[in-house]
Amino acid sequence: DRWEQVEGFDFRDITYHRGTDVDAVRIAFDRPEKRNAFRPGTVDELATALDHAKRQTDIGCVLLTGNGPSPKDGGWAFCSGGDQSVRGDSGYEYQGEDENPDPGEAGRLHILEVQRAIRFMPKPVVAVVPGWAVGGGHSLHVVCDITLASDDHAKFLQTDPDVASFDAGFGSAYLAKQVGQKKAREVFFRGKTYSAEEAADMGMVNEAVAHDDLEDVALDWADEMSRKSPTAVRMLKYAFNMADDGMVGQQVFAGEATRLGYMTDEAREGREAFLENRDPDFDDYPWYY
Ligand code: 1HA
Repeated sequence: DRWEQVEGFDFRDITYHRGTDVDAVRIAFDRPEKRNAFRPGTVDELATALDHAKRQTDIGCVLLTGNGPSPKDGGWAFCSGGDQSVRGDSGYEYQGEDENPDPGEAGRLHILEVQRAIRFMPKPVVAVVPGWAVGGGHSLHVVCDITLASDDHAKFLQTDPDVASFDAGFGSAYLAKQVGQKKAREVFFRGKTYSAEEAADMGMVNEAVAHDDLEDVALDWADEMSRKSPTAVRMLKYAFNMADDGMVGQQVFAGEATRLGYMTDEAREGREAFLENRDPDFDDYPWYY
């Protein structure tokens, strides 16, 4: 009752809701019988929902989670990464209806584009982890701004090197920024399973929450965040990102700085002078110090 479905989408592998009393959206993997593994279509749906969420100017927070429990065995999952049953020899098999699929599209899992959509999302993205976060699903929680996890069912596990996959970007190198080099290397090289509490002690989970309270706590946090100044939160998120994101991080931050500049009278004078075919007069605008 605190969520209503977002109209206009016909998703197969995810669900997409917006809050009725909180300015947040909830995007959830919806393959609980597969521990919410993603196939190419899942990832494309996720990208569509994230892009829509980005454009909602009244939405201040995105919750990313996994529906459950599994009807098969009652197990909970956030996401277990790439669906190994549709993995081909050079990537992931085409899952669409087209008999002659675009060869440029076939076999690709655009999960790294989804990671970038989360990273560049101009509002906080919260991973709400009710169960397993594994492989590429673990990397997704790592790239989110905040992680809340079920104290009862959440489990964190990196299987990438077991299935000969490797997230050599945010999933590993950025994890090391969160938990330190030794711990991050342990996560990947040992493939040990960590509880929500262990993950919180390590610094990759913000809080371990009783399972039954997880969604309510996530909504409370989303409510707090979405009541803040949108500009301040956006500038802060991109400031946090910038040091690790190189020139792209600077570019994203700079885009927001330019937007702020454009909103000033000083910028208006520059535009008006050009349009009126005269020299700009910036005398009213001091060299602030
Ligand atoms: O890292 C990347 C990438 C990096 C860079 C660029 C692209 C990337 C793309 C993908 C990935 C990856 O995600 S690689 C890592 C892929 N994931 C895994 O290796 C995890 C495989 N799953 C498990 O280790 C376990 O299933 C589990 C720890 C998540 C849960 O164990 P549990 O609770 O004992 O349940 P289990 O019985 O194993 O699973 C329940 C059902 O879900 C099983 O199906 P069933 O026998 O009932 O028919 C199981 O096969 C299915 N399932 C679980 N995970 C996956 C899966 N089916 C397909 N793919 C899965 N990932």
